[in-house]
Amino acid sequence: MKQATAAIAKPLPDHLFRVHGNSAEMRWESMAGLGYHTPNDRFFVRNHTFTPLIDATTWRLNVHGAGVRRPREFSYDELRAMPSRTYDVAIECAGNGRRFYRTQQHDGAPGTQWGLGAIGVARWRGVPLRHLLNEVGVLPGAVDVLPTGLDAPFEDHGHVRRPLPVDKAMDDVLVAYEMNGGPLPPDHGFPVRLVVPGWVGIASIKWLGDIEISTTELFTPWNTVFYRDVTTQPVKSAFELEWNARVPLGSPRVLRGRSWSGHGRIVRVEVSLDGGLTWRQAEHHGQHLVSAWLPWHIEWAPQRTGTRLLMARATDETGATQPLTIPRHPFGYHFDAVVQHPIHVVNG
Ligand SMILES: Nc1nc2c(c(=O)[nH]1)N[C@H]1C(S)=C(S)[C@@H](COP(=O)(O)O)O[C@H]1N2
Ligand SMILES: [Mo]
Repeated sequence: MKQATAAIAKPLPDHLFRVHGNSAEMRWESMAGLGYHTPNDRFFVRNHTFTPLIDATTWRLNVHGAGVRRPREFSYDELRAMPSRTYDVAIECAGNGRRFYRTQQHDGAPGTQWGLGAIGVARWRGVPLRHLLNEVGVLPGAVDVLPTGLDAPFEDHGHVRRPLPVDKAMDDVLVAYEMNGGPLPPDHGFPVRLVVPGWVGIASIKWLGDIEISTTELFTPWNTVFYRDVTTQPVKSAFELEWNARVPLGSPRVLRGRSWSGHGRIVRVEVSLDGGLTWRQAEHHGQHLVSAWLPWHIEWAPQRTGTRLLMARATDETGATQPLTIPRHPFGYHFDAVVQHPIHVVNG
């Protein structure tokens, strides 16, 4: 394994990304006018350490543990020869929106000060984890499945790893080797990563090297300290608009955005263009997949110059709606309150 010279291997131009240490968030205005998926060149990157450069010809995935009958290794070619599935799925960091605890609620939390750009939707192709587990023969007493990354150990906590219950592992988890039609890029887990629909981003372990199946409950720093008690992603919304965008007075325009939820489909999106005094229902049509997002739009002809707060509030099929404020979270996870997006209406 080699290391990329920078923490992130792909280019991080300023119009696509805001860099936070070893990680980088997508600028939402870079999704404007694009299709359903987030192109690889602007998909956010969350690295605990550095993107490793792995040689797929010598790489092996070791699947073992007390919970399996026939432990074995899989090569890249063996995985690619197995029956594959393709899923359109969002990956979102649990800390997405952390910055708004501080800027909107004046009660900040430590950690990466993400805006709303720590999410992306890609078309992932790979082998259902269920198939791999069936190959090795999961024993009736199996409890947890522990995927481990091959990136450098994080501080003194060892390799990045977080257990999944066997039930989720056998349900809809993908061992992915393609992203948006090509091989996984190095930053997103080449040669192989997990994709865990609806769950916090940390579940989707990149640079997979090892999967242990246990007969007891497993504990790692990633389910006892970091990302403790966070599993499914809540409801959120974002405008495909620059922060502090300048919008010309009078001319009708279409405001676009996207909403998503780890619990299921979005059923309603309301937008306020006056800081929450009045709300209008946004329109949506076209693709909306469970475990991904709903693109929506609303027409607007701004009538007064000045600063305005745009707000979007979505509701999912379980009835979960974005509140206006949420209680403090010590680690700043799951900021699902309505985000106040400032714009400036100017003489055109
Ligand atoms: N091996 C490994 N897997 C990892 C991480 C990591 O640092 N190392 N980061 C996790 C976190 S916190 C998130 S949010 C997602 C981000 O995936 P992305 O970088 O492809 O957007 O990967 C997860 N998988
Ligand atoms: Mo994350």
